[in-house]
Amino acid sequence: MAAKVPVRTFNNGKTVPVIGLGTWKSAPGDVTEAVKYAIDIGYRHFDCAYVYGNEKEVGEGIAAKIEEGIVKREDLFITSKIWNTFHKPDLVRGALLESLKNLNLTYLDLYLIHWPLAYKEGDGLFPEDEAGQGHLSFSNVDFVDTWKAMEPLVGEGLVKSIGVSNFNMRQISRLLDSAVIKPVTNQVECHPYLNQSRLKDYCDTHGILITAYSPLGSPDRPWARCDEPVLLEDPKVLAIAKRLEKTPAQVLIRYQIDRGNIVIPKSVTQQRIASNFDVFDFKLSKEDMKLIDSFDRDLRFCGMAESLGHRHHPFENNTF
Ligand code: NAP
Ligand code: SBI
Repeated sequence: MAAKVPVRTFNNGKTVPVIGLGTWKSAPGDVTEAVKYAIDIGYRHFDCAYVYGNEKEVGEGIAAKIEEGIVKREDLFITSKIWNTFHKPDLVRGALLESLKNLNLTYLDLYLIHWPLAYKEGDGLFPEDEAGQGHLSFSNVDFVDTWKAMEPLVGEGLVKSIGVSNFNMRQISRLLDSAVIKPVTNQVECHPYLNQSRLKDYCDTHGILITAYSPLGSPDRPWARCDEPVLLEDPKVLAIAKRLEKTPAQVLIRYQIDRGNIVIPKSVTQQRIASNFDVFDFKLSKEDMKLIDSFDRDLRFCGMAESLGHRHHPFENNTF
């Protein structure tokens, strides 16, 4: 039997496994097997989103392992996210039902607002404006109103918890001013080159856990340039890994767990899925944590540059 994965507790008392499998860019033809293998070796947490276009295939992997009797639904923690084109309050419930249908589930453990910024409703996932120059068409919907439409989904039993993603401190503060239900997590890019220490302190103060996305530096992001640093090849990370006899990915994953963050590395490669999960037999020392903290260089791999100019863009004007 697979060992039990440690959990953290949200501000609503529910628990979340500290490590989950990311699924962005996981090809539909690969992800079912990846999910099945991950469940076999002990993963219980899966990070999904409508925009990834593979929820159906993730759901097939989950269904296969429930059918086989390896896990029960209640043993799993499944997250999805509402995409930017569904922020209008009267679209929110339908967007969730669509993800539930794709995933073949009756409830989600966590539903997140994927980004604080809304796009024009109804014209595909990345709608272009009239000029047709490839510029995105924005919507004026305020994320505070989207949140108001998310809250009743908890009472209905369709989602156990709700949270946000890619929110800066100012945006969280605005949400908290009117929220009846507090977000349980803010899922943000987080790794040694962008360690989010200020945002983390702010979230800690408000009982909101950080979920660290792109913890390995997202080397397969479609816009990667060869002149950008590769976190998994950083000589300072490699040196720590060598000294501890761990892989660089294990060091980067453990860095998040030892800071109290949830972490969701993506892989469709069996050997990596396994080694990324094999991080519970060591802990980074205070000295190594401080050393890795010092690698911060304010380098963001998922900056959402195509949405710059949006009034709710989270990373403009040096906001954290
Ligand atoms: P990541 O997890 O940092 O990196 C994934 C890449 O690293 C893949 O190319 C993977 O390759 C490779 N990899 C995995 N384990 C490895 C290992 N042990 N050694 C070497 N290479 C390894 O990047 P990410 O996908 O951007 O982030 C993780 C997850 O966070 C996403 O999948 C998604 O679920 C979530 N996310 C959320 C947001 C958001 O806006 N909320 C944004 C970005 C990401 P293979 O798959 O080929 O093995
Ligand atoms: C997509 F499916 C398409 C683009 C894109 O850019 C930003 C990063 C992101 C996202 O919004 N969430 C992710 O996991 N990746 C993404 C996803």
